[in-house]
Amino acid sequence: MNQFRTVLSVFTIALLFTSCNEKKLTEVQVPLPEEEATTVQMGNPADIIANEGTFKMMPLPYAYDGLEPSIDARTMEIHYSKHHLGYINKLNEVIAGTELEKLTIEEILKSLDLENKTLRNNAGGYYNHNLFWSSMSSKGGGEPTGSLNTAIKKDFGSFSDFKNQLAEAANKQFGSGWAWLVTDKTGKLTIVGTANQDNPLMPNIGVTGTPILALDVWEHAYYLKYQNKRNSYVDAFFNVINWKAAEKRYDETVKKELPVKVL
Ligand code: MN3
Repeated sequence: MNQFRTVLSVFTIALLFTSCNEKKLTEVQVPLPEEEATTVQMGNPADIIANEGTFKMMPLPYAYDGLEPSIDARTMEIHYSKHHLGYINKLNEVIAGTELEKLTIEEILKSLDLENKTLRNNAGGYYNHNLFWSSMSSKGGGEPTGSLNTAIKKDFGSFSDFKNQLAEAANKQFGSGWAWLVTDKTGKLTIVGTANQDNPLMPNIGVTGTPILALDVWEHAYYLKYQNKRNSYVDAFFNVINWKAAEKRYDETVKKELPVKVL
């Protein structure tokens, strides 16, 4: 009898194992998560309006995902609708009711008292980001043409040398800041870096020139996609540079700054 029980127990255990295995096989057929659960809803840059004040949001010349894959849509959305909006609102707040309301942003920067930290950070933040948005295009990249191409070759030797110098300035900027391509009054180009939201128009910050291109190297400009790899972000920036806009700025600056010849 005992022998019979043992045989029955072994048979039951074996049956249990088999049914467990069968059950496991059916458990694998779990429905996949719906696709829309992973889709991030993007806002529209045109919906971002600054608070009442002198300065308005410059319309973004492309959609948030217009610079993909070089600059990701989520970074662009946060950068424009949160960081940039913050700078413009604080700038409007700090100049409200003062003489500064009558000035252009360039005039505010050129006459800036560096000790006025709120104005320095937010007027800089407003101007710098406007130039940064304008420095890029969904059809950007490649190399410049016309007068800017000629000037780059004259002042840096080649486009490749220029690229290396701008990348080096961007990568070596310690902490938050910017890398710039600037021109002087004669049309001579140089590359400079500034910390925080400073820029070359501000007096007595150690660099001078009129900005032609701006590259934001704050972590908020790249961290979501590139994490600590700032150099990969800097390389990607070259794929979206709006050279047509840069050349236009260069021509207008040099034309305006050079003395008019009287015949
Ligand atoms: Mn920024």
